[in-house]
Amino acid sequence: MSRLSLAAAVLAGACLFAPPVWAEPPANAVQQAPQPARFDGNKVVRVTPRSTRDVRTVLALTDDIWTCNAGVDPASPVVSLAPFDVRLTPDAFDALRESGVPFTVLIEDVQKLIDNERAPRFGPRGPGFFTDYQTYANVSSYVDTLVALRPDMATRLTIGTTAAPSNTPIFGMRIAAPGVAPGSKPAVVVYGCEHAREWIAVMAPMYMADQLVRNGGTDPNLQRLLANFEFYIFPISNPDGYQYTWTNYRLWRKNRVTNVDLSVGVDINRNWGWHWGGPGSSPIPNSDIYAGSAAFSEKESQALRDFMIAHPNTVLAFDLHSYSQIILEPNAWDWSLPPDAHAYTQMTAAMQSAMYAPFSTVYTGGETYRVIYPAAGGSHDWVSNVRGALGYSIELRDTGSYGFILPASQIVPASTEAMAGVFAAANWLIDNALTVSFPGAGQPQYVYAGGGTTVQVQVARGMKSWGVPPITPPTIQVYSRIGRNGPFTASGLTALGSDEGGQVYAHSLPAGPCGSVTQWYYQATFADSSVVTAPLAGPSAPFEASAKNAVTILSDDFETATAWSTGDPTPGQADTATSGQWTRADPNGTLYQAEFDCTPLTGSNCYITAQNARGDVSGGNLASGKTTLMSPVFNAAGATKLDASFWLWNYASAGMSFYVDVSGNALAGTPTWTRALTISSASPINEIEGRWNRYTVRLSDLLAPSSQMRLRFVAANTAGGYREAGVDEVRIVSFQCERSPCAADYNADGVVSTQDIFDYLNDWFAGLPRTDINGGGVSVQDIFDFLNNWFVGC
Ligand code: 0X9
Ligand code: ZN
Repeated sequence: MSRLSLAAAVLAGACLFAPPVWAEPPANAVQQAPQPARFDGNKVVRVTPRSTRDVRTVLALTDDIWTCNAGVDPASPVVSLAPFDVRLTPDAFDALRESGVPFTVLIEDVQKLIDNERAPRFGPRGPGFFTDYQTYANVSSYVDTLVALRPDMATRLTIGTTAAPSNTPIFGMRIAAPGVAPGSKPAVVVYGCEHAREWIAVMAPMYMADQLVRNGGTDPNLQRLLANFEFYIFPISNPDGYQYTWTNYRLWRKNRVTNVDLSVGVDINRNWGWHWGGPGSSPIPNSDIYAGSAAFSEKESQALRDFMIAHPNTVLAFDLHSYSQIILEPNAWDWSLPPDAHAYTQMTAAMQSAMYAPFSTVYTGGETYRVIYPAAGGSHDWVSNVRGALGYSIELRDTGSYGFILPASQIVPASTEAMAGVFAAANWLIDNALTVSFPGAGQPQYVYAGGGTTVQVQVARGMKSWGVPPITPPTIQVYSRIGRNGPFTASGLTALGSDEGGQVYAHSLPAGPCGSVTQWYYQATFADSSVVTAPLAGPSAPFEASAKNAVTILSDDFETATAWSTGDPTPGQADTATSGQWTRADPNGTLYQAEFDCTPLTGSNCYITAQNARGDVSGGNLASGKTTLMSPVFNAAGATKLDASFWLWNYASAGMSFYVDVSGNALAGTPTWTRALTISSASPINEIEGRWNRYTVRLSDLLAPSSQMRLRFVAANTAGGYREAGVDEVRIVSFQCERSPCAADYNADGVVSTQDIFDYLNDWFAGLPRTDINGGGVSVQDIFDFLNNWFVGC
């Protein structure tokens, strides 16, 4: 047992104990339907502990922790002071009030919610399956209904049973376009209800199945998905636990096996075989996060494991849970990132937008270990690290008003969001069959005129899993050219080494004279001779940057001490923050703060606010007031096109601000400052919250570049709550010959020549849209107009 799980166990945190015996229905000899346990007057509260003592006080009052993070701190053996949710009996609630531990009530009466859970709330309930939660038997027969509806698309599957004596089938379905042979396309696997009480996680996968079967033949979006994937949907991974929540105990979490100590149940989502038994799981059978007697000791996790092993075409897997509205990426066992972490970041952003779109519901996102809590032995770590597929857990609605007892009226909206997220991820994978990202300086916005640009890039598997069994990793090349016409030239990538996000490669890019463009794309050839490109369309829609004379005026990765300083010397604008000021550090991850900086390979440092112990959100928070990070004064006199670019980390609860200012008279007694960028707090879709994002600002559009320029990065907290900001990889660059290719230079190679006429005519005969230079479609008139431009020249 790790120090962490020891700490958790000793402190009785983390969903430690199963519901007590008194809450079980009376063992009644008379044959009658069991009466489910009642929770009259029980409340669910969100506790904000001030101290370890507060955590202990609360955990002594309850056995039912709803957010599983109570007292579990990634900075083991410290006890986390992050807020957590618990259910309390009326007596325990009175005791909590007397204790003085700060809390807010989320649910006034759990039993009332249970009584109302299945009541129609907005008008009469229709006849449909999705207007109410459904029993195991109903879900099972609805699978048959869908199969009967489209036997050419849907097939019923049983992937195992629960342990004796119940031997309950774990069923699901395969959905694919008619005629698509199993295994002939990449597979998306969706499974729900590892945790019995999370009922919405049963309905959401069924909703996806329903939509795919009913509309997959007609809806173009679904047609696209079915043209690219086969879907496997398992709505009830933990059938015995699920049935128990209907008959006996609504708030049951685990499966229903009898443990050695006669307690009941293993947490299926702690039983998977990647760092099994590690942080955030318990060796105590009675715990709600009991990992089981061995990795994959349980038939439920075995069934899904064996299914995925038998389906090595699995590229994407979604494990649905509730509640909290979080898209959870691996890893859950440790701070380390999973293979291809940068692909997750991009995919999660696509999911967040898609899940926000229907009802403006915000889903946050990030690595499980950092954004919620350690949870070793969870399924997505195994999917990602062992199978080499992309594996997610999604915590569905809500954020605590109803918790696990989400009213039936929310089944359709919550399922609509879940489906939007899963389908967005699948679509993203189609569009990013090979995924690239650009660490350090970010995606090239320019190349040095005349050549000599070096690019750092990370490349991730996409539709072609590199997992187990291993598909031999591909040979990757970069194809580049000067201009928009003519052949691309292949060249190799040099592996620079690995950083926490995976392998980093370098390559050079050629460039023509100022005003020309350079285009490039990456191509991977796998051992089976298949080829994927990034961007997806390869040569027909490559990356592009324009050639400029670029002079770097200031560049800092903050790896070593620099001329940057903290505290604002501007008269009357002194910093007011009392804690959490900017520091140059290797950041310690929390829900609010990055664990890793932005400098690839050996890089580890950046500037951040409120460096705390890892995982500790309470100590050293930017409590109130503002803190300022000042660049050195730099000389950009004579520059006409001046850009500043940087990675910024932002996490804000409401009422806070983070902005970047620029001054052109930094050495004056009272410098004047112009706002260059405002990072809005609580952005609606939360894609930028809790992530590094690269920004570029054209400073010369804001003021005339001078010999005494300076930047300041200001993070301010005026409303309490959490504010974490970060800055890394700052570049200030002056461009001396920036211009767009002119119309006569059709092929954008920087010179007007007869080659432009040939290239134009070639493209015109090929009907390329870009030969439509006067709008309104490609016609003969375009040729005349182009020739006119050409004779005028540049
Ligand atoms: O603790 C869990 O298993 C999940 N939260 S829940 O409230 N639904 O119990 C989070 C699971 C994170 N995912 C993995 N560890 N794979
Ligand atoms: Zn769960």
